[in-house]
Amino acid sequence: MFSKILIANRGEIALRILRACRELGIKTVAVHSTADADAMHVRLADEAVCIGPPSSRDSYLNVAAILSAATITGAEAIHPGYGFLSENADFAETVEAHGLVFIGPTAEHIRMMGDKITAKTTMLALGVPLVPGSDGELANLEEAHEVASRVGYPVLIKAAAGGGGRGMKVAHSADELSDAWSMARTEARAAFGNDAVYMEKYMDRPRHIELQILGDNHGNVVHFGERDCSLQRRHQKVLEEAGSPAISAEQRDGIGRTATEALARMGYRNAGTLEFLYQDGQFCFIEMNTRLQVEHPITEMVCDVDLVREQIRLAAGEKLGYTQADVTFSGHAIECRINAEDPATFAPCPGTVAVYHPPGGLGVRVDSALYTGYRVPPYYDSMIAKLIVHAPTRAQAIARMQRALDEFVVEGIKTVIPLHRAILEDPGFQSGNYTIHWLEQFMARTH
Ligand code: MV4
Repeated sequence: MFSKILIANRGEIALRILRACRELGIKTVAVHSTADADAMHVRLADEAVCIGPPSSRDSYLNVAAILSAATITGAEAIHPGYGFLSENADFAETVEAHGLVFIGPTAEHIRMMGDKITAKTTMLALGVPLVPGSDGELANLEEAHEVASRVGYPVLIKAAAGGGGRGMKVAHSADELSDAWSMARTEARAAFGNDAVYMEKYMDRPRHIELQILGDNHGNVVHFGERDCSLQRRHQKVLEEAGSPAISAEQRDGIGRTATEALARMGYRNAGTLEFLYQDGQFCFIEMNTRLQVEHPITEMVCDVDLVREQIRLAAGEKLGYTQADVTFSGHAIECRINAEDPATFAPCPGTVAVYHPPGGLGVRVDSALYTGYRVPPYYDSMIAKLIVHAPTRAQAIARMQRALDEFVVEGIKTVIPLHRAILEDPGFQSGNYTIHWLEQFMARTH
């Protein structure tokens, strides 16, 4: 096991990783920008190193400064958290080249899944179901027309280097295809420096369901069930649930077996998440995330597992030590992402937290690096807390979340807490019968 880990992140996830390290008896090194000198992760770490000015590009994305910090402090491994360098294959490779351990998958697997075409071709070959579409990259507009007539309109053109909704264009009919084709390629080239695109049939009312998996360095892979992340606004997740209100235990077992067999054959290591669109009883793989995700706590609550502890153990070469049959699911968990934003316009609202009083009680968890008097800097993501509840049933989890939101006091800055209250009391949400379009329609209706 490692004796010292550098945490290459900030905010609540840096704290989350720090806590797992403490429980494992591992010393921690925080890195921070000049804007984060007063941050909670800096205060709680055993050591802290300033790695640059406020701009992420010069600090949390500054590979040379982070590696220097690891070297001078004698850290043996680096946990990247989510965002920043977490899915940067070159970073993972450089970390390992310096004789340190990257707490995550291999650089090869990160690179493979970063290219959405390679990710899909790989999963198809391993028996994972996909959305109908092109067989890899589209060579030209003629091929785009052929594939679209085969799968049927509407279709989506997606960038190979995209993901998370960036660089997608829809064509509802053949006469829209030429524009969608050139716009998708132009945007992909400008945004990613790679104009490779592929095509999928457009699914009109799917749910976004993702499967959490862990693999060790010895060929063992298990899954921890699904999260329903359908409630999104402009490709930003707002509220997540585990399990999905749409998925039965049999469906979970089925897609879980397919996915774990595929990833075991790939030799996948550490944490990963497979993203599916789910519609009419079918799972269709779209992307894989090769990192710990923001919403991992809801899986931790229903499976009673510490995913960050597992990531560290596995990166140190330990075996999983349990099989799929040992993974059990209990109750229901919900996470609300609390952002420092105007709840009506979603404009970021950085500023000083005048009063901070997080909720508590049975089944309530708050992952946050906030404190009274903290100044939320304007340079980074606006998420300031994750409110997570766990209860025996979905109805009880909803009631618990409503109670916890009522207790939550954040004064001095605007937050999206009022939006979460409105979602939770809506009969459409309570029914559990929603798709990826539900939230935007709800906001058009109520705001
Ligand atoms: C799709 C789709 C419909 N059909 N693919 C957006 C983010 C990226 N991860 C994939 N996305 C979508 N891909 C096909 N073939 C609709 C979306 C989509 C979406 C997906 C998940 C959650 C919210 C979404 C909002 C709009 C579009």
